Amino acid sequence: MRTLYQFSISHYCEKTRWQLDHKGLAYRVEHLFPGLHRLKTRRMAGTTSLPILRDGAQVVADSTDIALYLEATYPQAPLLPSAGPLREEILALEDRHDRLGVHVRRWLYGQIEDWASVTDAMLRVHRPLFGLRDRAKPMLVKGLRTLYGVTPERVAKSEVELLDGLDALEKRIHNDPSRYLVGDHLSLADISAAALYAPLLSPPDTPWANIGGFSAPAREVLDRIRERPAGQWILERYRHDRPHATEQDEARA
Ligand SMILES: N[C@@H](CCC(=O)N[C@@H](CS)C(=O)NCC(=O)O)C(=O)O
Repeated sequence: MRTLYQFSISHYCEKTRWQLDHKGLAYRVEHLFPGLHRLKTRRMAGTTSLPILRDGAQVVADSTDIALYLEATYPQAPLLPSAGPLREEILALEDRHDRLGVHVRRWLYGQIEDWASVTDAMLRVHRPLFGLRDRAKPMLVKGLRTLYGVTPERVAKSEVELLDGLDALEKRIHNDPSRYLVGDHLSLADISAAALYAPLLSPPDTPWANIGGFSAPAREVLDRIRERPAGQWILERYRHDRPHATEQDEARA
C-alpha cells in the first residue's frame, strides 16, 4: 500500500497528490502534526520536510524525487518523457516553479492579518486532544514565520519574484490560459506551476478554498493575479486537469 505523509495545505504535497491522482495510483494520506512531524520524517527519510511517499518498502522524500520515482516506476499517464530535450525543458520548468513555491509561501504568510482560517485548515485534520491542538496555534504561527523567513524585506522580495514568475509563465503560454507549458498536453511542468501557485488563487475544492484573513492591499494583489492570464491559466489547469482535488484527498485519509 502507498502512503503519502503530508500537511494538507502544503502546495508541495498537493503537487505529489496531483501526480498520484493523474496516474490513477491508489494511496492513503497520513497527516503529520506540524513541528512534531520532524520526529517521524527524520527517522523515516533523514529529512524535515514533507511530502514523503512510502511505496511498499520504498521511501522517497521531496516532491521532485517523488515525481522522478513515480515516472520511472509507473509509466502510465506519463508526465515526463524518459529522455530527450523535452524532458530537460520540463525538468527545468519544474525546478523553477519549485523555487517559486518558496516565494509564494513566504509572501502569503507575510500578508495574513487573521490566522484563524489558516491554522484551522492546517490542524482540523488532527484530534482536539483536550484543547492541546488549539493551544498549539500561536506557537505554530510563530514557528512558521521563523522557519520560512517571513520578514518585511524578504516578503517584499518574494512578491517581486512571484510576479516575475507569473510574467514568465504568461510569455510561455502566449497569454492563452488554455495552453500547456510544454507541448500540447499536461506535463510535470504544468503540475508544478499550477500546484505551487495555487494558494494564491484558492481554486475551488482545494485546501486553500476557505483560507482568508489577508490584509486589504494583499487582497488587491490577489485580485489582480486572478484577473491576469497566468491566474486564469492556473484556475483553468485546476478546472480541466485536476477535478475534485480535496474530495479525493479526504476520501483517502
Ligand atoms: N523541496 C521540498 C520542499 C517541501 C517543503 O517545503 N515542505 C514544507 C511544507 S510546504 C515542509 O515540510 N515544511 C516543514 C519543515 O521544513 O519542517 C519538496 O519539493 O518536497
